[in-house]
Formats: sequence, structure tokens, C-alpha cells
Amino acid sequence: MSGEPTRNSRRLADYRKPGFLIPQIELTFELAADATRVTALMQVKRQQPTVPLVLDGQQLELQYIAINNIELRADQYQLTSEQLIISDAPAEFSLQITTTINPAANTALEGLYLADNVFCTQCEAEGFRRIMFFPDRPDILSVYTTHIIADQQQYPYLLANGNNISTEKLANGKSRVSWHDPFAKPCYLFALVAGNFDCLSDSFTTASGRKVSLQLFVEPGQQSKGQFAIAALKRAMRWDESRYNLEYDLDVYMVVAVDFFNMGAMENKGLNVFNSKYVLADDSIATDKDYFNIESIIGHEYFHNWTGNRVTCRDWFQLSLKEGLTVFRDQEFSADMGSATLNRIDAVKLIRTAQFAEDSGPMAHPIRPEQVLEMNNFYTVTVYDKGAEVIRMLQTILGQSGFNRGLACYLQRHDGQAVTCDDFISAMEDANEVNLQQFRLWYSQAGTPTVAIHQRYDSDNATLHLSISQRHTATVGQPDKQALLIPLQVQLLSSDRKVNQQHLIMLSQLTEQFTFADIASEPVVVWENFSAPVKLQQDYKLPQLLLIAKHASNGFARWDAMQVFWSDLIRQKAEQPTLSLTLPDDLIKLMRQWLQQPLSDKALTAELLSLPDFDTLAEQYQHIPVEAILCGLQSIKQQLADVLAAEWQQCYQATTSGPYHYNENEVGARALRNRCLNYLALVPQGSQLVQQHYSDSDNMTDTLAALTSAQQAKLASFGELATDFSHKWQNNVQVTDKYFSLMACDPTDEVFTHLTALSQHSLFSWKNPNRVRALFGAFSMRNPQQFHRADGKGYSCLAQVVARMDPINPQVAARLITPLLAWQRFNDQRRDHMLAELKQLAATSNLSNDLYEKISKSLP
Ligand code: 0A1
Ligand code: ZN
Repeated sequence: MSGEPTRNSRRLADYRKPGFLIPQIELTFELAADATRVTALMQVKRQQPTVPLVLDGQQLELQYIAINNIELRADQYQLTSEQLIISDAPAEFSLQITTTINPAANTALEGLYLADNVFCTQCEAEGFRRIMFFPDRPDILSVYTTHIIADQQQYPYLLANGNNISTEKLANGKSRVSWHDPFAKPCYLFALVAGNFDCLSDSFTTASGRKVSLQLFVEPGQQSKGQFAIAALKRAMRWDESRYNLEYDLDVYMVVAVDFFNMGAMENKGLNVFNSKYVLADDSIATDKDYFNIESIIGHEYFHNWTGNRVTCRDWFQLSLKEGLTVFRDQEFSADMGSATLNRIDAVKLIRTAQFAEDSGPMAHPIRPEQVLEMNNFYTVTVYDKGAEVIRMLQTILGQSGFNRGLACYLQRHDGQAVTCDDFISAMEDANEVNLQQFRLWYSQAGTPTVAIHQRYDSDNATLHLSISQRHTATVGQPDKQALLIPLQVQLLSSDRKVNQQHLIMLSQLTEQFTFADIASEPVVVWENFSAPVKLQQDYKLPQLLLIAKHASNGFARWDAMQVFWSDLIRQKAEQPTLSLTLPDDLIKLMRQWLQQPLSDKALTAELLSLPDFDTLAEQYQHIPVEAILCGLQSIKQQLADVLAAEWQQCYQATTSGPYHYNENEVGARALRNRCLNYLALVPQGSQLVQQHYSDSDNMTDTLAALTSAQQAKLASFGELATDFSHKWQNNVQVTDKYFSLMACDPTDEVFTHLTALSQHSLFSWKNPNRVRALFGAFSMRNPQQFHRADGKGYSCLAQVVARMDPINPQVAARLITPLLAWQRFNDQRRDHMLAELKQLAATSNLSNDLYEKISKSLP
């Protein structure tokens, strides 16, 4: 069953209700590395007259098929490379199918795979069809019973969804373990794991007093590295109860950490599978960011139990129904666990870089896409993170209690169903008695709106007039757009502080006027919290930006004002490359103040003192001026380092650090101290300080801060420090990933030598997505100097990696190729190099659907 893959896109408009339902299924897995036998016994019920029963199936060997215990003859069904079709299926019957599959050969990590001696499944989005013949679509909900038979010594733990119902020892050293999940679920939530693990056990008593057993499975010997994840899980469970009144529903919640995984984690009912990167942590190997990610992803998967599992998606076009909502929920959780301001800043950075870039590129799609070739290509920042922004706007519009009412109505109304984004909005409308018709456009319209605010202050009448317009540019397949409902949360703030008011302005027209009376003196309009995923234009100059940066009540807005200032300055350089950039005294004065007296939120102080990164700036141009951005950033950074050298030093010394603890205050202090270090590396005394920082460090955050500061400042000591680091951690695969990423960010030509050498490192494997992403993902996403070299060497390096990865793991290959798709945004020379690489890839035989879809959309 091989040959060229089929290239049939599906459309949302073509959705049809299922022809048959499968309310119950009993599965038996006889696990063996290269020939696992899967027997499925399904209860099938016809829903539509005359239609054939169509089951999906890929890379399966059919062994046996019977209806009501009578084996079918070969002429009673049709088998293609992707489907099994039974034309004359009765109205209600039992269907038995046995297939064999080869988990050891499955390097795509979709379906059932064997890696590192662990059998593991990944079924979302359409991986179940690689396990057995089944209508692989999320609107078929079944109650699953799963039996697993395997060698007891090699695979002491045999896990599946739901509650354990029996464990038996068989003859010949095997065991048979059975599971039953009472909640009907779509097949993408099915999971099976078999392997040898250390198990951390804990328990959680729900608000209504039910005791839930919590089990975390990690690679033998790694038990102590699972404590943080378990504690985070308990915090998430408590938070969902107190914020949304949502309790866990099974007797056991299991999490398994595996090193081979395509994404971050997966919310399989009662049996989450996690990339070990987002579970394993202790104070010596995890950075503050790692701890943050673990808590947020543990939360995310747990929150899916209601938003995704109990109420799921009717079809994959509705993916944002569960993902946008669940990202929003995990963001709110993280905001409550740490610095809300920092969380908001980080979320906005992601939108302004990756999401805005996606919106302006060939893969632009609305948060509810309308046409898909390979579903795996739509697990995007648009569906996830812009999706979360859309949910956040609903909360802004309805207020937190109105939003919570709407969510409760949605979950109650649709419990146990597979529904649509429209159903979600209807629940919000009904619970709040509002009409959200115009708001629904956020689901169907792609692209980033630009909102421009023009203000006129009438001092005679003490009145502020705002003229606000929204502009929409065409995106692929969507030339015409309509006005959106956009909530703008603002503060009016005057320099004499006589005016200080909050307003929620609702935009609904392309151009609108708003008038505010009794405004005693001319204010600035401060945009708070990035209340909508738009680009905002206001023409503020330095004095207004400084007023906001100093005095706005919203931390996000203060940071944003600084970002606007730096962006404007770099733009001057881009427009006039010979210009030497000078920094205004008032700005230096303000930065000096922050360094001498940091705000109580030190993490925010660190952000206020940071320049925007390359990607944020690049996104602000239709044609990206690579050199101007890189040189501009470097020149500003050096000037800041020099002019404020004494203050960086003073703040560095004053921001003390005791033994490592992960908590909000100390995370903030480390961020600020390491920001100072990063500038200090650029001044003469810096080298010594960086080395000291490295040798004094008792944690990974400080260690990596020393290493990256040395690397970016091109300090002579960098090589020695990096070698020391790699030796120290040579037996730890997770820290070695950090070492790979570090070396991939070398801003000098040397990086290509590192990439070649490290791809032959004993811990590197092309089959492991974490390794490949650590090395080549870091190179293409975090090393703009070398990746965007004008001679195209960076592009050709990435294209070779993509070509090599596609036959091994198409999902990973398709994610890696993203930066090359944006060729239109670069100058002729870079554009030619990128296009040449894309064309060469396009000509490869047996290109996966994943890559084909992206490349064909991008090529002219
Ligand atoms: N639903 C998971 C993400 C996920 C998606 C696809 C996967 O394989 C193709 C794996 C995981 C989440 O949102 O966490
Ligand atoms: Zn999710």
C-alpha cells in the first residue's frame, strides 16, 4: 500500500453528518515491535439511508473482517490505500476487523509507534487510521474498552484510557491488562502506552470530595524530575474548580513522559502523553522558562478534559473551538500563578512575531480554516494563539462573569457532543442576552487588521475627539473583508495626571468618531493589554511615549510604549542606512531611573529595558530590511551598554540572588540581573563578570544567561565556557538539547561547523524531533544573522535538513520549512536563494502532503 499520496483538500462547506455511528468499540492489542495485531469489535448503527460504510485506514495489513461474526468475502468490500468501503452494510451490526501494523518502522510518530522501547500512540488529528480501519473523524463518539497484551518484563506498564478493569498474567511471560473509559470519545483521544517506567503517585480530592489518583510515568531513574509537574497538575485541578467550577471526572489521571513526540503534549482522555521536555525538571537542569512551560502545558492538557474532551469538535475545521479556548484558559491559569503582566507581554510577542507573519504569508487562514489538505499543518499560531485572543476579546466584551456564564452554558448544553465554533458563540449570546453576529467574523476572516487612532483635543470645550478607523488587507483567497467588532481597552492619561480614566471603546465600523467630554487637559490614549489582535497606529512622539512608559497604570502598555520607540528608531535607520542612531537624553534618564530603582515587578523592569527582537521588528515591514535591523539593534545595544555601564553594573550588584527558587519574585530578579549582564558583556569589564556569573551559577537560567551573553558579545571566553558546559552535561539529553540550541545560535560563520559536528553527536538522532528542533529549529528561528545570510547558505542548510526529514517525519519537516515560505518579504538576492531551495524541494519525489501543501501555496 504505497505510491504517490493523494492530494485531496477538504472544505468546511462540504461537511456531511456521519453515515454510521459506532457507539461502542472493544480493542485488543497484541503488541510486537514489527507486527502488532489489532482486533476491533465495533457496534455499528446506520444513520443515513443507502450510503456505504467508509472506514479510513493507512499502512494497515488487513487480516480478517466479519459482520455479525460472518467473515466477508473479498467481493463484499473494497480496499484502497486509504479506505475500506462496505457498500451494503445493514442498519445495525457488529463489525470485527483484525489488522497488523509495524510500530517499529513508524518514524512519523503518528498512530502507534515504538521508540526508546516504549509503545506509544498519537492519534490527533488523523493518526487513528494508522492503527485500524475506522471512520477517523471527531464526530464519531464511542465508548472504548481496550485490552493490551505484551511481554511483562519488557513492558511492565500497559496503559490505556479510563479506569483499569483487570490485570492478568498469561502464560509465556505475557500479561493482559484491560481498561474501560465510560465517557464516549472521538478516536483522536484514544491512547495506549506500554513500557518500563518509574511511576510517581499522588492524589487529588475534588471540591465535591472525590479522590482521584494521579500517576506520572517517567523514564526509569528520572522520578525526582517529575515532582514539579505533579504539583503543577494539582494547582491546575484546583484552579479549574475555583475559576470555572469544573471538576475532574475519572478515578485516575495519568501522564506519561516520552522523549519521542511531535508536539508538546496530548490530552488523551485520562492518559495524557507529554513530550518529556515539558515534564522533566529539577533546579539544576530546568530554566525559569522550562518551569513556566511545564506548568502551563500541564494546565493546558488538563483543561482540555472539559474544553476538548467532554465537549469536542464536530470536524477539524473547528479546531480553535478547543484549542483557542484551552490556550486562553491556560494563559489565565499562568497569569494567576505568576506575573500577569509578563504573561501578557509574552503572549503578545508571539502574536506579533509568528502569528502576524503567518497572517501575511502564503499559509494565512482564519482561526476556523475553510480548506485543508493536511490537517497537521493547521496546528498553528493562528488557530491556537489568535484563537485565544478571540476568546479573550469575548471576555473583555462580556466581562469575566458574563464570559464564565457563557462557558457554563456551553459546557452544560453540549456535554458529550461534538460541536462547532458557532455553537460556542451561541451559548455566549444566550447566557448574556447579546447579539454577537458581527463578532463571528473573527472566525471566518483571516489577516491582521490595522487600527488607526487620530485624536483632536478641543481645549475650549474640554473635549477629546477620536477618529478611529480599521483597515483590512486582502489575504490568500479573501480579497474583500468586512468591518470587525473590535474592543479597544484604553486609559486616557494626561501629563499633569488630571485626566486618568479607563474606557472600553467598541469599534464596529470602518471609520468611527468618539467624543469624550469633561477632559481637563490633553491626554494620551493608552492602549491596554493588547485588547484585540490588531496592529495599532497612533502617531506619538517621544514625550508621549515616555509619559506612557513612566505613568500608564497598565504594565503591558508601559512596555509597549518602549517597543514603539525602539521600532521607530530602527525604522529611521532602515529608511536612511547611513544614519547614525543617537539616543535621546530623556530616554536614557528614564532607563537610568529604572536601573537605580527597579519597579516592584522586576520582570517587567527587565522587559522595559529590553530591545525588541529581530522577528518583532521584521514583522513591521512589508520588505524586511535585514541588515538595517541587525545593525540598528547592535548599535543601539552597544550605546546603551556604554552610556549606562555604571547603572547596569550597579543594578546587577544590587539585584541579589540567593539559592535558586522558582517563584515570581526570584524569576523577576534573575530576569533583571541577567538583562544587566547581557549589556555588561559588551563593555570592557564584562568578560570577567560573565565568567564569574557562569562559575557562580547554581541554576540553568543563570548558566545559559552567561553563555548567551558571552556568545552574543563574541567574547573570547565563550568557546571555553561552552565546552565546559557540554562536558558537564554530556550524559543528560535534555541539557544537551540546550547545548545544541546554544551552538546553533552562534552569530558567526562558525555556526555551520557546529551544525555539522553536532548532527554527528552521540546523542543526536534524525528520528528524534526534540534533537532536530533543538539544533536546526534554533538555527532557523533564533539565529537571524546566519540564517538570513545574503549568500543563501543558511537557507540551503535548512532546505537540506527539511529534505532529509520529510521521509522520516513529515510533520517535523513541514514545521521546519516555515521561514522559507516567506520569500516574498526579502530583497531580490535572498528571495532568489529561498525560491531556488523551495523549487528544488518541490521537485522531490514522494513529497509528503504536509510539505506539498505548504510549498505549493508558497511558490508563485
Ligand atoms: N491537542 C494537543 C496538540 C497536539 C496536536 C497534534 C499532535 O499530533 C499531530 C499532537 C499534539 C494540544 O493542544 O496540546
Ligand atoms: Zn490543546
